[in-house]
Amino acid sequence: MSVNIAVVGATGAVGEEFLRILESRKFPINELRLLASRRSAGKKIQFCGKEHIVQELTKNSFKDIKIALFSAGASISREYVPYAIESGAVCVDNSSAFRMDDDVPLVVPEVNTHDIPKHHGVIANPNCSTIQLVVALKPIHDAAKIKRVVVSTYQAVSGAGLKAIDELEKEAKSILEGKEGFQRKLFPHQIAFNVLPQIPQSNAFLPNGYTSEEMKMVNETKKIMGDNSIRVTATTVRVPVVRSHSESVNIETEKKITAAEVKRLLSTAPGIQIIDDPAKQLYPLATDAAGKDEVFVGRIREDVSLDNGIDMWIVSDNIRKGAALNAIQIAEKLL
Ligand code: 25A
Ligand code: L14
Repeated sequence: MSVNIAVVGATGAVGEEFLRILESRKFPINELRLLASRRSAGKKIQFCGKEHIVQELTKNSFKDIKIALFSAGASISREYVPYAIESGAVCVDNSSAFRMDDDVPLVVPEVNTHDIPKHHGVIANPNCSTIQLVVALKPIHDAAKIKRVVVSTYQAVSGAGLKAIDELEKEAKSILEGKEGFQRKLFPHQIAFNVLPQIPQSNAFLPNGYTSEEMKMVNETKKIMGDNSIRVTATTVRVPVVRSHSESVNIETEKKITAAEVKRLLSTAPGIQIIDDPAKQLYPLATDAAGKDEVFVGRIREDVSLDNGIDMWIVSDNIRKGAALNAIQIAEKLL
């Protein structure tokens, strides 16, 4: 059965990826409606060999739409998701607007597909750094019960959208050409050849000293895993990488688990590929993960400072599994 699909934020970094993935996975689409701000209305986009014209998002945009994929930021979702639901659509929302609402499932298909049927018109797609983390944590939690997770991220600029990729490229070019006076519009400091311990780029810091991105990882991990007893702390960092987030992860478990057992568990877990061959200097890299679907895990070892501790390195494409692919996997389960 083919369905009518709307993509809200179709011209953004995530929106463009939605279209690539819908096409390559042959999602059964009857009508595809591309929605964005007035700035992009009229823009022509090719999909499955046919020209589609981007329309301005309005409250009347959702007539006859079955599934609406949202990725235009939290304020747009808060305003327009209710209209989509009213028109009878089910929304898969990439923004942070509804993720922690009690009656909204927050879903990573490898972990909690069982939460999907509980929806009331909207299913939230988690934060990108959280998605790749929980895909790797779940098999370990099932086997050895995770007590605590310490994670530091190395996040690509594409998480902040197309404008952020543009700023990194232009800033790097201007530095290499020895030009002065580059005007930043997005990042609070130089991002080219630098590392910024702040995500997002504005209004990041909360009264407890964490950033909102860090607290998303703390809270969303517990909700997706369905276990509030897991203690999580995070430091989220922007690095001058275009695509794919990397994470250094330390896990403390209740039961002892060896590095060999973790490798065996993760090697058969859904959505994961292990790249872990120190002798050949092989481990997951952002540049290799870009454009791929899997969560890549490597550098798996036992923590020398803990009785029951595991260290590992997790990399995945933030725009694919971290956003568009995960949302489309949810939509596939809805069908
Ligand atoms: O609030 P959140 O949840 O934290 O999310 C904040 C942002 O994070 C991205 C996404 O940016 C979002 O805006 N994001 C969300 N979830 C993500 C995830 N899981 C995620 N990133 C990674 N992983 P984005 O760049 O991917 O997408 C932005 C899209 O939203 C559309 N949009 C914006 N305002 C809208 C709207 N659509 C409808 N109505 C509105 N009022 C936006 O479309 C884009 O598709 P657009 O038309 O505004 O932009 C089209 C082109 O115009 C450029 N542009 C953007 N802003 C301006 C601009 N040009 C001039 N002036 C501007 N002020 C864009 O570069 C784009 O090429
Ligand atoms: O909550 O800027 O989904 O790298 C995704 C992109 C948060 C910010 C989310 C980034 C956003 C993140």
